Amino acid sequence: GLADDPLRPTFHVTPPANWLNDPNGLIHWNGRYHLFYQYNPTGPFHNTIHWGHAVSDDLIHWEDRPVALSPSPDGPDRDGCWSGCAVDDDGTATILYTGGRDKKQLPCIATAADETLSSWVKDPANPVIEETPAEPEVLRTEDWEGEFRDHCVWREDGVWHQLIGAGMEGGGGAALLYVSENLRDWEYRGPILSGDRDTAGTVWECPELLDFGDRHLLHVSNYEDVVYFLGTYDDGEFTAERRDKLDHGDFYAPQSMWTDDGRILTWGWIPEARDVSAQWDAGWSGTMSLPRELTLADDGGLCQRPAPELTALRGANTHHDELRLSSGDRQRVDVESRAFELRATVRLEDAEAVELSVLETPNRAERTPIRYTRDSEMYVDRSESSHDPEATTATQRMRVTPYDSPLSLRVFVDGSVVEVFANERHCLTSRVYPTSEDATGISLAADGGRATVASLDVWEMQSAWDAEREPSVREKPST
Ligand code: DQQ
Repeated sequence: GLADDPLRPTFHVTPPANWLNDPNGLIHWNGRYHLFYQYNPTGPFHNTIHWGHAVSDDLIHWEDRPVALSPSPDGPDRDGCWSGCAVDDDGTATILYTGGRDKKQLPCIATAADETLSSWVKDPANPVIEETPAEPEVLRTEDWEGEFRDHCVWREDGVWHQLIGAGMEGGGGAALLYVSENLRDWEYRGPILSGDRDTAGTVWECPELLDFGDRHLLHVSNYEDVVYFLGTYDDGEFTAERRDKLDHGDFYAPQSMWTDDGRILTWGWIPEARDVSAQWDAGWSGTMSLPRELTLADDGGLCQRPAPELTALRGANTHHDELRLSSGDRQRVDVESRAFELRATVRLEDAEAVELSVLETPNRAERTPIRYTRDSEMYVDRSESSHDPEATTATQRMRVTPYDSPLSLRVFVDGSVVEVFANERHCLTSRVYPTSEDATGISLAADGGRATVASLDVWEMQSAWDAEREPSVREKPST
């Protein structure tokens, strides 16, 4: 069953069974945190998307709730209730999402029917925007009359503002701004930023604008990566000063929530990196990332740390004050679990690189090395991660700054998820699918010289789910 699947994460948010993609409608409401997500209740594939629902009191222990939003057979969301956000409209929890019908993507609105946000009343006026804007002209494809979807809504100077993601005919992706007095009548203002398709993709999905005071961050998902722009936003215009990827691995369509104490926490969808038949056999697909806290550093760069709340899931600990690695020798750290957090500080001394290998079998036949080099590159090498011939073998990489100081590393391993945080700035999320039951080991080695791992800790992580989970119905697709 799903509960015994060693590849299924236990301290990440997963669907009770079947398919999950983007996080949606993140909101703290009536004392509880709500995380909705793109969900197909009938199988582990993307089709006829509903909104699944999980709630939490502390952001780390989660409870499944029934499906919150479903396509209406006669509605503008007949083919799917796609991504959107939640806002507090003067005491009424309200969601904006994209309905799909025929070849159209149609912005819709719904209000909560009760304080637990378990069911929603769709507005009879849906869709609230009927036509895509004429200028710039929205990209048409064979499948879509206009690439025009996903919603980020905020209140500014007493007026509702909304970004919708789009692609432009003959151009790249764009984040289109609309304004409204009442969340229902929207006036189009134009793109706050648009990209060049060679460097930033043809369509921007799930745009989100985050306010850090004197600076703003805009991130967009361009089919491949989550690209963020840091800069200033003023009066409908975003001026980008820096640009990077929010994550250098398997991470997509993130959305953020403000906590009561004014922090920004961001979750993203971690898709599978194995083929559809393996997903079908597993009975589930997709997991949510851990929540990350986003802040700006003094030098204006973006910091990303695992939400501090996560430390409450830590269980049994293994601690080493200092591990000295000489070239060629390999040290092992025993862990019994495939759900753990590892925290380490790494000094290269005169080594060329340090390798931390996780999900490793005793004979090392399966292993996932994370390599950090003198050139400040980090690699997740998946060439030996799995004996499964269908599993991906692609290496993932990122640059890790600052260059001269020791590397601070936090790695979260959960079944088939490896989430790496380097120097509290750079993230790389990876999917790996070891087949051996004993692929639980950790080993460390230095290359071409000596290195020191100071203060290594490994904590087994407890499950995010208290109760036994009820998988929902599943039918085989009829194709
Ligand atoms: N996923 C949703 C869309 C969005 C895409 C559909 C991003 O609303 O553009 O499930 O993953």
